[in-house]
Amino acid sequence: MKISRFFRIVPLLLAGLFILFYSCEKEESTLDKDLQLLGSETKSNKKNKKADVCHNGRIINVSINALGAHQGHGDAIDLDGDGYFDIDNSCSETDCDDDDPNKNPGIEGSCDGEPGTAELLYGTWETTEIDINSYVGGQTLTDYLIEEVGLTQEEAEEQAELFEDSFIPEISGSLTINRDNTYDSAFAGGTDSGTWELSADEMTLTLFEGPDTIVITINSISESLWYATTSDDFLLVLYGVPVVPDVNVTVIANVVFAK
Ligand SMILES: [Ca+2]
Ligand SMILES: [Ca+2]
Repeated sequence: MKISRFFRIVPLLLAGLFILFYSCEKEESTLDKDLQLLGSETKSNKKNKKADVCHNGRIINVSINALGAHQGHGDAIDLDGDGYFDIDNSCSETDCDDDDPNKNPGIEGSCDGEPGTAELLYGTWETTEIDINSYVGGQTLTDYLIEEVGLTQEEAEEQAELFEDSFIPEISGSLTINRDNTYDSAFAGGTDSGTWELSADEMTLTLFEGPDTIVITINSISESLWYATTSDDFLLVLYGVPVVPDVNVTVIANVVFAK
């Protein structure tokens, strides 16, 4: 992945050494594209004052004025237009809430009183805490700068902190997840928009902006707080020359969003 506007390449003056970190390619994620599109049918149904009825195993669209008669002889109806009928029937599973198209057996978690991850993601999130850590292999960047570059503990800590802190403004701001599978972000590093996908296990959100992708792990999410992690690798360059063999610096950002 390219980190795009989440992480911008940052030059770092390091104790007389000029170190540049370049984004390097990683394999693209292959994520489930199954996502829910909600609500549009409902609106048109209400406007036209018609609703679907499951009549002898067949779906018919009738005026809402005729619903009472159909219900009278045991037909199931779909008043919220989500494709799920209100009582036990042969056309669909039973709708748990026929007044709300966002609640039915097809939307995971929507019928047990707990909103699903996608439902929780919708809306505008503001970053409230950002913690950046960087690693070279199994070492922290600080340890690497001490052991491999020869800086003192104090110098290494200072430079690693400068490097890590440089990412914070880039990912401070807001991220809006829209129901039509688009997103808008407004970070200090720039505004952005594109599309999003949620993995089948609902633990990974991927943002697509043209050819760029940003993969965000959803550690936990509630109505008001979202704990997210994103990371990217950069190639270490010393004196303007890539270190040979390649040295990858992995930057991991733990972000708390609030809504
Ligand atoms: Ca329904
Ligand atoms: Ca429903």
